[in-house]
Amino acid sequence: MTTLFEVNTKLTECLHDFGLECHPFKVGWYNERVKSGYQLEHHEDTLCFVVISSPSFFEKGFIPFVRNSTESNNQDYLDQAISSCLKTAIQSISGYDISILHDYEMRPGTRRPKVLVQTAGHVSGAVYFYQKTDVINPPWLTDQPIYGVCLHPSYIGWFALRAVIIFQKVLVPDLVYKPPKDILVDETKKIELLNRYNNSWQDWSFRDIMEPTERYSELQQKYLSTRPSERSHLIELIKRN
Ligand code: B12
Repeated sequence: MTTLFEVNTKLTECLHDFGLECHPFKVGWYNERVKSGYQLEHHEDTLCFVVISSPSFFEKGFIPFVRNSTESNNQDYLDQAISSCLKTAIQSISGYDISILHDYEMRPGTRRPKVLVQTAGHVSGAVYFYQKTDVINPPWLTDQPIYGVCLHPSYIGWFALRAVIIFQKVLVPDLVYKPPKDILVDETKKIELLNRYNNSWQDWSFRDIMEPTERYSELQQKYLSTRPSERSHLIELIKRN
């Protein structure tokens, strides 16, 4: 458990400076939930962390990254910023065999993501993953696809699940499962959340299904609602100010 404590403390401290959170879980908890095509091929007791960007990531991690970067390859600035912050955090803990799976990475030759970050978030206890199956009397047709969505106990919908960090050779058989908080105890709220997420996600109202402690800043909202191909003037603005 000392390894877990040390790694957890260092990662948490370092990521916090960038507005990122991390929460530990075991591969086995994740694999128990997902179908075989999504499973992680590691021992069931392998230590992993799910990484969440809080509303302040934009100001604490993203903007400094943009201001310090001299050139850009074609990759999204947000993805580059996350990757750079994670690399910095990992450098603070040496001697481990670590792999990072980003939310946008696909398994080669398939259209399946390397990791389902919502399930990872749920089994880590950090966020609750609301799915169609959480609703006892669903108003939807049985075969109607309804995408699930996670809520954070503080930021509600104002966050993103960015990555999973795997400590390939660290086994934590004694890690204690911490169930996520179901903050929507009312069935009608769960239905409303899933309807907002599936039918009107563009208006972002699913993020406000309850009152959050923090929301994205105006600039962050503007940046995210601008198409990636049209973000260059915002990047210039951020670099200049
Ligand atoms: C592909 C994808 C999409 C696709 C398809 C969505 C989907 N859910 O399938 C499309 C393009 C439609 C999409 C859209 C959006 N997306 Co999207 N998307 C993804 C992505 C990359 C992969 C999801 C995926 O392929 N799922 C495959 C299906 C099969 O997984 P699943 O439904 O979860 O099924 C598993 C679980 O049910 C699990 N399971 C079974 N039983 C149980 C029981 C329990 C208790 C648990 C925990 C699990 C579990 O097993 C199943 C697999 O075997 C994820 C990032 C990632 N890497 O996870 C983001 C992600 C889900 N998207 C996200 C968002 C925000 C959006 C959008 C709002 C757009 C945006 N980015 O702003 C819209 C909203 C949806 C809509 N109305 O269109 C966020 C959701 C954040 C959150 N709070 O939950 C994610 C996590 C990205 C992120 N970085 O945060 N998305």
